[in-house]
Amino acid sequence: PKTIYLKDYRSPDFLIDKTDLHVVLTDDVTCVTATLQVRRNPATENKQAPLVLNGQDMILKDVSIDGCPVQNSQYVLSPETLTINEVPDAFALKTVCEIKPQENTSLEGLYRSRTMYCTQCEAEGFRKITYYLDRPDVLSEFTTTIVADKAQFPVLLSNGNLIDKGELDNGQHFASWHDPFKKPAYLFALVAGDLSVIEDTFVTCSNRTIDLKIFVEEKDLDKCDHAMASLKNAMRWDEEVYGREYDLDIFMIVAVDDFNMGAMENKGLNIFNTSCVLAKPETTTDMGFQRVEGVVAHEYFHNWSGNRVTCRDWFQLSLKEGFTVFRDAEFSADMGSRTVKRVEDVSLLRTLQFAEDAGPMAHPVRPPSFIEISNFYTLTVYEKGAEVVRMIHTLLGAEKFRQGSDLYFERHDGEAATIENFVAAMEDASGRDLSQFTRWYSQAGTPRITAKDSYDEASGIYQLTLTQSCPDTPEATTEEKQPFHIPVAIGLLGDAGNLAIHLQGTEPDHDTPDNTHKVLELTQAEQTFSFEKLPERPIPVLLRGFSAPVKLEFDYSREQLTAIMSRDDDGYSRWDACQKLAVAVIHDAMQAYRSGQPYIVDTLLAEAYRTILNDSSLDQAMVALMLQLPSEAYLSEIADVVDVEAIHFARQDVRKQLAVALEAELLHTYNSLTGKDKPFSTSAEAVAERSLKNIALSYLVHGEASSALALAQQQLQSATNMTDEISALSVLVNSDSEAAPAMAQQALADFFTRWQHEALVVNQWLVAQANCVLPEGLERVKTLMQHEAFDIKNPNKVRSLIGAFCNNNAINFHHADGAGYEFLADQIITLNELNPQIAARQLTPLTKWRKYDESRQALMCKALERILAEPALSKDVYEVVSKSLK
Ligand code: BAL
Ligand code: ZN
Repeated sequence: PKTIYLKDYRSPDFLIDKTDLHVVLTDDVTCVTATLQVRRNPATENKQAPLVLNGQDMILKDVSIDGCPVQNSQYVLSPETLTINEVPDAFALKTVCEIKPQENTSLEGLYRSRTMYCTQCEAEGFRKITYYLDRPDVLSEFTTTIVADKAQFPVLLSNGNLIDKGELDNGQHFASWHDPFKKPAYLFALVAGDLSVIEDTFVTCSNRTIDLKIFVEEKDLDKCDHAMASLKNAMRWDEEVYGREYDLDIFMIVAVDDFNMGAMENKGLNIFNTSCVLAKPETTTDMGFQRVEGVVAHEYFHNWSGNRVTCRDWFQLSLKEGFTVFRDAEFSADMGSRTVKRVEDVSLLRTLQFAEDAGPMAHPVRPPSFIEISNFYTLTVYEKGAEVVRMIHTLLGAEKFRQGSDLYFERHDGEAATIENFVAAMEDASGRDLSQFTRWYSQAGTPRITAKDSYDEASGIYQLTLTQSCPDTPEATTEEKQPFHIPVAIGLLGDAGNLAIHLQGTEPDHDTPDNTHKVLELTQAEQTFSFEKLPERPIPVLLRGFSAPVKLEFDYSREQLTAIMSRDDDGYSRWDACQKLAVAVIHDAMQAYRSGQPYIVDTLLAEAYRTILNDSSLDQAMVALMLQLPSEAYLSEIADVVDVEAIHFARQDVRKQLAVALEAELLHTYNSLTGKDKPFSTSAEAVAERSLKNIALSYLVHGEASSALALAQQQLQSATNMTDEISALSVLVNSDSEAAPAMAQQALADFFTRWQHEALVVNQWLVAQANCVLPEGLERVKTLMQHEAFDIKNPNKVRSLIGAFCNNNAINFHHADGAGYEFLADQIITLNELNPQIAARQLTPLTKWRKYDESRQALMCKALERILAEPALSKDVYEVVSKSLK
């Protein structure tokens, strides 16, 4: 397969001003007639260039130019292109193609999901619908007519406004849609199905009334309210925070069961994975509700950051994704708890994105090359990309950042832009030079910062020296990398609280009225910052709010960490200090485990937890966050060599000891939050209460408190929402108490009987079992793959069973016999044929083989090599496997 390079980008030789599609859906073949108004791009250098259209998996039935048939001899068909050598400078090209959406299991292009037809065109799916210039810098005005059987497919949708509809012979009907906004083909969408709808309206800031419609299967009509409320909140927020008003008169969302991504921002017709749009308390966890709110907002925000201003080429993917993730994160922070949202995002980044940065698929936020672009819808492009935008926000301040975004939208509305365009708008609006900053877009890897400090009591001067470096990544060595421009937000903590910061050579920072917060700008390999007027030696609180996606090392004592935990003003930093303390304790336990010694948990951690549990003035969300020990995945990420058993058993041991030591407090907390007869709410407070209650329950069950299993069973039976229900089920399933297995088996059977007709709940049931850390995990997963609830063609099921097991259940997946690796290789080989995107995605755990001991390394590589030897590997899987083995 061919590698495509950013440096080879050339503007298109042709443009398509108008695209007229006529799509006739039948049970057998679907016929797509495309009429394209094509002209040579005045900007192209090659005035004689042939017309080369992308297309695959289609049968071309007819081609004509300006009404005259093009003979076979005048064009060349390859498996991926249609080339017409001699064409006029401007012409109408008509093609007729046949496709079979019902056989399309890749879920790219036009395909069937259960009873409906739908599309997914980003990044390069449109070329499976018709021959086209399938690249984001070709923007066209689309008109789409859909013809289908009226009884089977009463609802026919596409982008833009409905301009015509009517009845045809033989029970057929049609609908025509026109989208007045020019767009690239990846934003095209088409839906045909027997769908029900909930409707609402939104009045924009300029008093226009927008029709809002969410289309779902009839059985799901009771699960749309949260998405609709989230959409309206997002529309208002984008007006207020970014000055962005919606443009069409109608905004539609359609929910589909079989979907590779979470959702897709097609112009005016977003298509959603059911898991990211449907929600009601009985079936959906709090995390699920938050995901719906976040994804609905994310797709809506793309209407400006992605659609009105799109990407010039796929290397610029983070231009729309990083920016839009930053926008949706800020929206969610405003809708719920800002600290909780930040901690969740940072946890994800530090655990999974940092692991990506340290692995064979590491790439800069703007990758310089790819084989298959689908492989680059990554945590680096999305989440690290969002952190890069957040850093610009930090460096410029909210006001200048807003001026920068206004300028960006104004300059590039209707265009396909680049990351340089975005940065230039930010620079021009703020007067700041971001040239060094742009290294964040071109250098891969997670920068390391080492901090050292000193204090001179006589002068009251405190000095902080920061040193930065960035490890080797596939495209560059550490020596080749240039220093990053890093905003390092700090506080200085004294005995009685945060101290005023006087950085020598600068004006006081007016962001905080008491001057206790400062953003240092680290631009050199090493830099010393001097602070004056300090009455005592401060504890540095570094990287407040996680102001940059880096690993920062400072040699804190455990007492200093507990001081930050209890006294710093920044919620994120309090949580982070708590995590550091817990990591230190688990590391002690791991050492003891390896040497076969018993370990007694450091009382500092137990007492810190006791204080937190006893302090009724604390924000419950904060308490819940702090009580969560670092995950096994995070402990693995920060390890040089992952010791699977030591991480798992030491962490379990620490949890158990904490549970025993704090039984009284945990029980009190649990009881105080249980049985309250309050109506269900998704407010930040209600979510925090449920979260704290369920953490308390999981500790109690893990610590084998005498009443704990009964409490879990009682909660399972009386739960009125899925957060409580699935939490109780999960703790039962994972309990190694003697009485637990029988209870868990019964509970799982009852749960399935109750929820078997709710696919999204059944998926949670699969996850609960896939994540079970008790022995024989692989056998349980293999058995579940034969269950009627599993279907390998459905990506949500694959993620819930195979994905959850291989990514979250290390003690079973990484069993020393290597059976987990062989199992995953088998699944990848099956998925490679059905759905290459999903296959490549599921490979991630195997790509990390270098982090494991020699024996596991050999077994993981053997599994990768077996995949590589498969004769018909997709580009997707080939790219990930071959780069992993390099
Ligand atoms: N553009 C693909 C789905 C998303 O990031 O919104
Ligand atoms: Zn997106």
